Amino acid sequence: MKLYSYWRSSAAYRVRIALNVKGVDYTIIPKSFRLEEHRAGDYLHLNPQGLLPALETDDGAVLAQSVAIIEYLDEVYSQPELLPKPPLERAAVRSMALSIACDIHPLNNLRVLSYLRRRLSQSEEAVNEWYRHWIAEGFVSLEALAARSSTAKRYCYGDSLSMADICLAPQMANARRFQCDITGFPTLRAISSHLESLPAFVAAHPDKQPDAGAS
Ligand SMILES: N[C@@H](CCC(=O)N[C@@H](CS)C(=O)NCC(=O)O)C(=O)O
Repeated sequence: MKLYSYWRSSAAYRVRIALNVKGVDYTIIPKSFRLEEHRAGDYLHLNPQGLLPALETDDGAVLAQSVAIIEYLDEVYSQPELLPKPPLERAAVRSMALSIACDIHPLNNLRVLSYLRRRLSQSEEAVNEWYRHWIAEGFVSLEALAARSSTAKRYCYGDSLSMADICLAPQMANARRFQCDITGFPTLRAISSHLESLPAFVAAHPDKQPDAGAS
């Protein structure tokens, strides 16, 4: 498989974790944000949304949207399962994952930050304040959910890895990168530090990517 990725893309980071967890062989095709490669040429043809990541299967099918890609991988490679089978548990995991993927991440995406800076003439300080605000707001509710549903503070739901964890680790990395105050989220911090020790997460880390350091 081929993963169109950018080292700092947290949505690509999610998919890298899922591919590693499932033990799938894949090649990273880096796309540069600075060069706007995600919005141009061949890549735009593959993924008309012009966002990263996209996964190209060995049959040449192209999938976009990290959560859809992770669910696809979970259906094709059944172990370890990233969504529990019982419908209520499955919905609970999806709900935690989507609270990140739909309610935090899109507000802090590059194109949103660029719009604030360029179109709305906001200062770097205001943009950082925006970024931290939406992480804090999302993490307050996620902390409450995780405190209830994590049994050993190693994973978001119960005591096994799920799609919620795959979404949490990259979002926590972003929170640290933008110096958000995360002291009020002890459960999320404990879970993240456990996740960060797992080989699949270590290998997916932005600093370990072939394009690490590229702008
Ligand atoms: N909902 C999409 C979001 C994809 C997305 O926004 N990717 C970001 C990187 S994390 C991106 O390509 N941003 C480019 C831009 O904002 O111009 C997913 O989960 O895959």
